[in-house]
Amino acid sequence: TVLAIDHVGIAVADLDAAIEWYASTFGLVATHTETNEEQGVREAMLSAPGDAGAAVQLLAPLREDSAIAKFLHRSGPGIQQLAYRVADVDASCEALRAKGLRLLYDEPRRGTAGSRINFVHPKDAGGVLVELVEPAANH
Ligand code: V0V
Repeated sequence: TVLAIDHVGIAVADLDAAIEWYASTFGLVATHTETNEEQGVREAMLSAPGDAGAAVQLLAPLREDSAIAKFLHRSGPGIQQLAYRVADVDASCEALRAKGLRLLYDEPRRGTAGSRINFVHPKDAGGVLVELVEPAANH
């Protein structure tokens, strides 16, 4: 069961330039930045001041062979993923596998701020790369 829309992920070429653009254009504030070597990204979570709702996640590639670099080459900058917050990512993955959807990883991997994440293949989710996020606080 999905608890909330956690974030929308946007692929960008230059993280610092994008953080500045979102701040000066829309007034969104970066609340967290992080490098995730395994995922090949530098990322930032942005929110409207005082809003605890869904975040905008800016994703910039660390390496040419990363998922974000490939996305940028194919599609250019833009929305790359939609992330749903779940209470138990293992249970959510099992439930979706039972419905015949392909999960990208056999076991969840580490996401933002110590969360546990997995992804539904976009071809099994209406053309949308869906991320499932179990926040770290649950563990
Ligand atoms: C590829 N396709 C997409 C897509 N990426 N469709 C919608 N949204 C996307 N982001 C389409 C692509 O156009 C092809 O369609 C088809 O899927 C298969 O493409 P492919 O060339 O076989 O696959 P790749 O090599 O492009 O890989 C796609 C996947 C890859 C989704 C498998 O991006 C991946 O492993 N993603 C999961 C990891 C990730 O995204 N990490 C970065 C965020 P046609 O042409 O066949 O019709 S890290 C993160 O979010 C963190 C840390 C966090 O939130 O905590």
